[in-house]
Amino acid sequence: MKTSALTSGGAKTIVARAPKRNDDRVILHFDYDCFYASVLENANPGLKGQPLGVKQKSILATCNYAARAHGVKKLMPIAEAHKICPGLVVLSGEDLTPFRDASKRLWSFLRSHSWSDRAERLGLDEVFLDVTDVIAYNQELLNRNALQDSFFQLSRHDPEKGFSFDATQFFGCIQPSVDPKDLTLLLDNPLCVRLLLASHLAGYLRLKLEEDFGYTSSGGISTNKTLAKLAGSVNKPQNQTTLLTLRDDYVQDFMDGHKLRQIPGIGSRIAQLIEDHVLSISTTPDSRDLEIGTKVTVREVRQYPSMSPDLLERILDRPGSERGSGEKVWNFLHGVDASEVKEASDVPTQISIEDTYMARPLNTPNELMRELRAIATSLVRRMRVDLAVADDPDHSSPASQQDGQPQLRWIAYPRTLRLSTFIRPKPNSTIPENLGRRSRSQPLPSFVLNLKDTSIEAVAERLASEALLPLFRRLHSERQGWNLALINVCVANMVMVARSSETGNGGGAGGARDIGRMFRTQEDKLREWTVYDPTPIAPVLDSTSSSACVTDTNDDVMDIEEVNKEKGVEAVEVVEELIETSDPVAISLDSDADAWEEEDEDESQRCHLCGHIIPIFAILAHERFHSVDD
Ligand code: DCP
Ligand code: MG
Ligand code: MG
Repeated sequence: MKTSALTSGGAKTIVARAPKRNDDRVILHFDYDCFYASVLENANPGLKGQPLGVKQKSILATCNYAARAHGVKKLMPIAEAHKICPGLVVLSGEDLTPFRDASKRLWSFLRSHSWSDRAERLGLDEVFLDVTDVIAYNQELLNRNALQDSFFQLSRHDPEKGFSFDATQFFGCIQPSVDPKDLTLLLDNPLCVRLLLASHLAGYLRLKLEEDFGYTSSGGISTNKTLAKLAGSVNKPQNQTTLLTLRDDYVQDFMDGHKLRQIPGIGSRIAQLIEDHVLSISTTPDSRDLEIGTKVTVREVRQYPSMSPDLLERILDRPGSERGSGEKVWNFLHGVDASEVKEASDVPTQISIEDTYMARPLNTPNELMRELRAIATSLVRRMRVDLAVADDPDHSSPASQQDGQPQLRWIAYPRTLRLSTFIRPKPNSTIPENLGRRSRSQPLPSFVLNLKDTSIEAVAERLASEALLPLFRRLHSERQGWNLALINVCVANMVMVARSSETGNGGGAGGARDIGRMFRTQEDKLREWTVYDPTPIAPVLDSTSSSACVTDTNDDVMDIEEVNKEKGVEAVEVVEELIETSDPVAISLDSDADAWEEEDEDESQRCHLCGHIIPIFAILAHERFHSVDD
């Protein structure tokens, strides 16, 4: 680490140097305004203009801006919202299907504007786009003598595809606000020109989202993901902000004005440890006063005596914590973020189905099997929709049909099956709360991938009885009376399947057979149960991420991971990400795996992702927000 000595008041202080930012990329960030409410408004245009709330259990997942004008807020209990705004229309948001569908449509549209196909969704309502090459191309085309009548080309091949714009000014807001006189000078700066062009592209795309799809959005434009996302929050709703990274002090002033917890890459646990250190409070549960913690700004952390990547590393050094966290946080504090916008893919990284039984926990083997079957059926159905395609898209060949249905072939398949449960502790229970949440994984049985001659129901039945029930038995030795409040079944560790034309190994249906063979070999090799590191849902850096594991006394492995979603009566898909394969990782002992340690006595608990105190009835809905990564 580079340091320099500064003298202040006679005392020499070692100050770590700021890391260097790379401004070569151009990144756009979009966040749709009051997303769930907009989806429902678009489906029921008569609702437009009326205050609208979207209900999940007894809270509002979100509300539109007409409702916000009355003081209604996101995550407000419905009873309270009705008191503030008696005319509030409340619609159910339990079924995520319409939100997921809208999210995919909007993402597909935005994706088509990144030539490098780098378009990454974050949750259902945010998208990052890397438009570096589009902007570079248009920078070359700019005619300095006719800036006001510029044309932005959206295609390299079709010079007429694009839009007109005035290149003497930015579209939307800029940060910091620069005197227009200075701006003219700044336009000699190629970086400034790139950002200006990007502001027009973002403005055009936001307009299309609104006109063609009916969604207003907020936009952020900058040179990395962290800066673009933070810039997008400056002017909400229905506006956009370009963060000018032209000078280091512009960036630093912008970052310094944020609370530590507002920085997207810094999870609540890391924020807590740093806040406690900066405020010189010991990290005990009592000291975890959010009100104190949330006051700590980036500036205060940065200017704390002797603050450096090394000091941050020491502050964050906990069992199970990630090496190099200190440097990553140090970078975030300075607006430095080298993380790439992920390449777009139509294949999810994992598919997860779950159901909760908070009101009526499951206690008998019959109840358990009924639910395992239902969840397995949803899972197998979802897998066939999301991971398989018609082998013969024209359905022309009789051999490619089964009962009139086209024969499917896998385009990707998961290697891992994971079962997670949450046991609701009985009143006065002495069992530690964090042992209520458990997971176990195993290789996905090969029969699940058999697409020929097997109905979804038949596969689901085998999956439930031959895989999920045994997994459950390994988690819970009692034969009944578990007080089971949640079951989550997830398939992950996706492997892309090369098309038969690419491998030259015969017909597509044979591809499925090949997978089956591959799996049988794999299962032989992987006889031991294995715990896989679940892919993080959002790019959050945290010392106790969802991969936290502990080993129990029987040497079996329990993954105390984020069982973090709620759904309605029906089992629903809850997690689905863009593809990214991950390999089994070593199991680590993590004494800090206390994700749910604060399960309430006072009917509220802290969200382990963002730190907010949430009423117990709402925590799962709230956590689902963090985890729904479609
Ligand atoms: N959501 C949820 N639970 C939460 C937070 C959000 O289910 N705790 C859902 C509802 C939101 C969507 O996710 O519509 C996107 O979250 P945002 O925080 O972006 O909120 P909105 O898009 O609703 O509002 P904004 O205009 O502030 O972006
Ligand atoms: Mg959002
Ligand atoms: Mg939003």
